[in-house]
Amino acid sequence: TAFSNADAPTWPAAFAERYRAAGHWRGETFGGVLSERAAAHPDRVAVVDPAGVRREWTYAELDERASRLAAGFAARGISPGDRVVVQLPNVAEFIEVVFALFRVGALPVYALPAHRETEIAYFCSFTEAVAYVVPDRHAGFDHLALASKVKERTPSLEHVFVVGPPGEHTALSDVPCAPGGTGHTPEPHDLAFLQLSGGTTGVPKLIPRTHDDYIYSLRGSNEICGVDGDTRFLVVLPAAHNFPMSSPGWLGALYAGGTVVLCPGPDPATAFPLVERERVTMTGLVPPLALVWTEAGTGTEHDLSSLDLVLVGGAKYSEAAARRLEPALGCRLMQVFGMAEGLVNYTRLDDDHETVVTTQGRPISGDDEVRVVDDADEDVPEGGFGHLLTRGPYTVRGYWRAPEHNAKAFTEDGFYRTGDIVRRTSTGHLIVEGRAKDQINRGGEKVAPEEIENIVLGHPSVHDVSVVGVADAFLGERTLAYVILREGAEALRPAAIKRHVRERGVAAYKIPDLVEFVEAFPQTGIGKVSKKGLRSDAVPGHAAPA
Ligand code: J2J
Repeated sequence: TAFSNADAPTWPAAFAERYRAAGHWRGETFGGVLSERAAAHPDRVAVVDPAGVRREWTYAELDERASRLAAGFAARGISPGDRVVVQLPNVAEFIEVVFALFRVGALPVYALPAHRETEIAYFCSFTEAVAYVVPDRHAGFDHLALASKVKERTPSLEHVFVVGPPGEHTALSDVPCAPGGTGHTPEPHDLAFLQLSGGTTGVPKLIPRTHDDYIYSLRGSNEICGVDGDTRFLVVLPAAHNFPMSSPGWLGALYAGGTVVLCPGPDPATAFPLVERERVTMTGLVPPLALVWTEAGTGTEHDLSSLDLVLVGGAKYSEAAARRLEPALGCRLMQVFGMAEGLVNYTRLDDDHETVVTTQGRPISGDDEVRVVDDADEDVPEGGFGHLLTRGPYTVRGYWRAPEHNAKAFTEDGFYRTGDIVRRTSTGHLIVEGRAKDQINRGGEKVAPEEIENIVLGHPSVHDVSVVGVADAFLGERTLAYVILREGAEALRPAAIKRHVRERGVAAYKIPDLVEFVEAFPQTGIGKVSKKGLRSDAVPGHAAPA
């Protein structure tokens, strides 16, 4: 059955055959993998959730829970191909829920805990989601109230499942029932879930990943990172992000029969005691967090000696910072440059130290096709800068239900236009030099300027706005909104613009860090706002006027 694949372009048959023949796509599914692991080593610990009263689930328990929940979802009418928006923090139920959905053949849509009404309502309505899974509260935010609002706005949404006291909704703990099967077995080439793109447009695009392609990326990542049954992987970043999910991430650790330890917060005060107590061996961090961990690691009272490997990626990691991590944390460093659309590059455990601190790694697979091209899509000479295009066994061929955008974001022969400017070394390692896409990388969190501009434009005093990134020593970049007020409008404070964005209900990391009121934007020859011009105005250390 390919019913669930009809909403997005997939690999042409010749490529699919090639990837199968090469042994990349092995016909596994997530549900099947969990059953196999549970049969092979039922008593090994799969998941540790240390928040509050420490819980641990063995592989047999996780398998049993996922089966019962899958049966419960099916009994409530959740069907193969249905979309379910999952917005959970780093709790064990996150893993239980997604494996249950994998077994049903329903597609988790991975929202982030930081998302608010604007994003969630969009995900639910665009995907015609039938269910939405939330915590009751998280980080001081009332998710029950948000769920009620979203449910009212979204005709397709039949269920809200809550981890915790459910209010007017349904407790997740009331859903499971005797595992009578779901009456359906997903195929390896079916879609498994929809991952969020970093986005360059007014609304985030959804990335359709299949069991076959994603599991291949896990297997490749595990091999490169040395993940095995003894690995204890700490999920520090939000579990829904592609990086902590798959590079090698919690799914990689489970694929290998290792243990996933869920970290309730990313700060060293939370994470270091857990590393010590749970004997964590591996984790993944974005560069600003890696900086914080490096600072805190020097002279820490906590025993971090179990920590063997720290992956850093999601945004450019400076060479100077990279040089300091290993001595401070007493572990090895691996840089990772990946994307939810597919391609993931890692430095290798046997790379020399200079390569590890100065490059962002090389692709997982020999079948990852990487091109570095100029503005006319012509290959640049070896070692030159250019746009990174890629195609391969785990890089999607298009976004979900986005044919017009796909025509721009992919070449005719199926290469994904990453929007990244890279240089390739003689060893095939990539160095990320910059970006051509209209996206701001705020310490690994991606912000699409257009999305924020649309919201700021909704302010009655605003005539026009342009959101750009400005250099920031800690985050790499922060966001700055240049605002032109309507003629005759009363002067505003920057805080008024920020409040307007916050009140529209978006993730806090998208609220402009800086707001500056200007008379006009720099213009290009064709009269369109020049983001480049604005960026070059925005010098390092630039501060917004009071
Ligand atoms: C510079 N830019 C980087 C790096 C990502 C593993 C790791 C990261 C992601 C991720 C991921 C970078 N140096 N080391 O999914 O599996 C920027 C690039 C890229 C975009 C993708 C994974 N690592 N980037 O960050 O989908 O611009 O995935 O195109 O969130 O992040 O963002 P995202």
